[in-house]
Amino acid sequence: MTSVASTPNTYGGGKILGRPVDRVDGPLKVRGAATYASDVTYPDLTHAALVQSTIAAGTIRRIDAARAAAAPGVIAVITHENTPLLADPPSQPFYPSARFPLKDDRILHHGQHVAIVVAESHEQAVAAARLVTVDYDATALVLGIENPGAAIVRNPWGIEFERGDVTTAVAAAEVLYDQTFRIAAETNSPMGLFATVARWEGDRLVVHESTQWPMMVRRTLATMFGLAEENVRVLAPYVGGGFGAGLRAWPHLMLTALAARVVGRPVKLVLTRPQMFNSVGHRPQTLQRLKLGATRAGRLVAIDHEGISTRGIADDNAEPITLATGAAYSCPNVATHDTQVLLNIPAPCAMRAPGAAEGNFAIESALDELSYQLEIDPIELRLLNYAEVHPQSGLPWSSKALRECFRAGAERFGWAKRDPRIGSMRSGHHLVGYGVAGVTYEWFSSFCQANISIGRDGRARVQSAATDIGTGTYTIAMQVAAELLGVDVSQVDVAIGDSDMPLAPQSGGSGLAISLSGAIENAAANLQRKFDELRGGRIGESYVDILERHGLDELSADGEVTPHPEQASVAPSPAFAAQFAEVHIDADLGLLRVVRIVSAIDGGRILNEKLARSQITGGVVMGIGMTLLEETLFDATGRVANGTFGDYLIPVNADVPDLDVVFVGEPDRFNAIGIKGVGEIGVIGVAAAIANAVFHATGRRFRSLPITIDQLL
Ligand code: MCN
Ligand code: MOS
Repeated sequence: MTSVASTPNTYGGGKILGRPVDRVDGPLKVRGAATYASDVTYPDLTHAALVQSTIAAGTIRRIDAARAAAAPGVIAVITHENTPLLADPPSQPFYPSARFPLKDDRILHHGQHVAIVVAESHEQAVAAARLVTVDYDATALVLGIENPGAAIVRNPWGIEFERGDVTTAVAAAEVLYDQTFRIAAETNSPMGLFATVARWEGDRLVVHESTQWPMMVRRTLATMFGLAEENVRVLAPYVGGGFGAGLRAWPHLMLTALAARVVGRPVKLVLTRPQMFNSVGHRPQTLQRLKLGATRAGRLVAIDHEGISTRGIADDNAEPITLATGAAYSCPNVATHDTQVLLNIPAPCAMRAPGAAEGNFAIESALDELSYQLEIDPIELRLLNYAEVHPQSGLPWSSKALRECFRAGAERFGWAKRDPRIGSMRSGHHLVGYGVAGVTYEWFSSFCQANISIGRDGRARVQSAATDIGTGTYTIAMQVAAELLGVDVSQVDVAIGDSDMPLAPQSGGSGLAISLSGAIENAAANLQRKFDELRGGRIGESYVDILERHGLDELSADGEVTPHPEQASVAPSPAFAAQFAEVHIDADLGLLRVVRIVSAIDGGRILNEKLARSQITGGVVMGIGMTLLEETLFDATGRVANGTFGDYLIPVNADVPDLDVVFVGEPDRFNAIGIKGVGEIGVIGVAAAIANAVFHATGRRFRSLPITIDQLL
């Protein structure tokens, strides 16, 4: 179902890059031989369980741990009354950090950890945790995104901006659009339960962690425990998914590391599924007000986009809803506004395409509404407003094939068969709807390092502190190194997921593939240079020959990359997509089926066609969840009311239709290999494409997600 239409590689004629190589870690995972944090064990391992607050706001009046401490097998019960105090974690924009939950007697959300119990066995820890009794002084809790009593933070992380004069342009516009969009909170829900195993070796702390970012965990723990960063080692060779939840150092990690120090033995904590709902983040609930001004001919003259999202009290996460708004379309007057509403809820976090997925739903739904009002084909309307250059800087894009995304996607989808009249298409007694959305996604890359060595056995070894959270990092690192060193993929070993290795950024912001590939490219070039020096002009010598002649066991080189150096002439390009949805709606029952989704993606050079396709289809599945099923509900007490997989609906096989993916475009000019990120983009346009298809089928416009059957009836 997938075709790759990109230009030939600049490296090695494309022998290895782009090829659909199977995941190298696949057999290990299938055999159960990949060691996730929850699989790690030590001979003297102890087990921990958490005690969580049953109120959402107030203080602890009294906490009684005596019965728990006396229970069989219990080694320690740590509460705010007996905890050693830790320093505050570091925090910076886009890298929020969680609060140490035992800092004082304050309760800020339901489910806040109030104690950690350590015992000889898991069962003993869980049983003893139930014996801890807590009396609270509850205060009025603040819930609800529209609660006028809630404190707010304006323009977090400085993402508000204005170009042109929006107020004047809106007032003068021939056509004005003004609507509100609402999206429910959602929970990331990786399959792997997050786990921490912490062990102290004297003053050195070793942590096995479910994380997307070992270096961030290392920095957080080093700061909190007052250690040099080199004295913290974070291991995450395999991670059972994260979808953004693994981008923060969560309270349970801090408590487990602390507990290991208190008991002087290794401690393991594995979160329960309900704890995955209240302890490791969620996509915040959002509200958006969007005004568009346009000419009758369909040219956008003004965009005024306000994003409001929920945030925990004393937390510093922020959802960048309007981040992509200024660059998506050519429009002279754009203003964005961002507000965070502080509530007694567990800290939200990034969830696949944070902010972008929500913002896109509003903009792409609005364009669809305009297309009907102005009687312009939805694709045509988008092309009328195509941003040929970066709308803010006026610089040419480093690559942009969004037009080709629309063309190729429309062709595969059969957009030409669409009858634009609402409710005009039928299949049996089902109403049929076609919808489309455009996507501009500003993926994010960072400084990265890698090391490559080649030994006498002829094997190349790549090392970096990066993670593979199911994305395929092991495999693409192997491919990039093999391509650049001119060896077969079977000759390359990749070791990642260890903070003692060369520094790597997060698997996040769809930026690891580009960051790590750049570092590997640089390391490979440095290594080749070393071999060239030793080769001394001889022809036809292999790496092994050279090592043997010089009596060396191996040769190794470091490499690093800053993927987005300042460049005055080109705007680093986002990834682009056009996504198409067909829905069938039972005219009597309101039952909605997504029948197929076509995603045409410009991800620059695709490193591995099989893995990249899997990234897109995974994203689309999450998009279907966001649109039709997922909703994290907080009840009146601030408790997550549906925090189990029985109650929280995510798409299952029967909800997922035929997913077609096509890659278009060419290698991006901004980096040598030409990659753009694809890890998140698949999710982004799905909600608008489906909602637009629902409108086409029924004439009913949904500006609130999820769209559930009761609303469709
Ligand atoms: N890739 C490619 N060609 C490119 C770019 C990427 O073939 N031009 C493929 C590679 O296999 C690469 C993968 O796509 O490993 C993702 O690359 P990239 O877009 O750089 O994204 P990251 O490596 O930074 O991964 C994080 C991204 C994000 S932000 C979320 S959220 C997410 C996602 O990836 N969470 C995931 N995909 C996920 N997939 C799984 N299975 N589990 C998660 O938790
Ligand atoms: Mo992705 S939400 O940036 O891990």
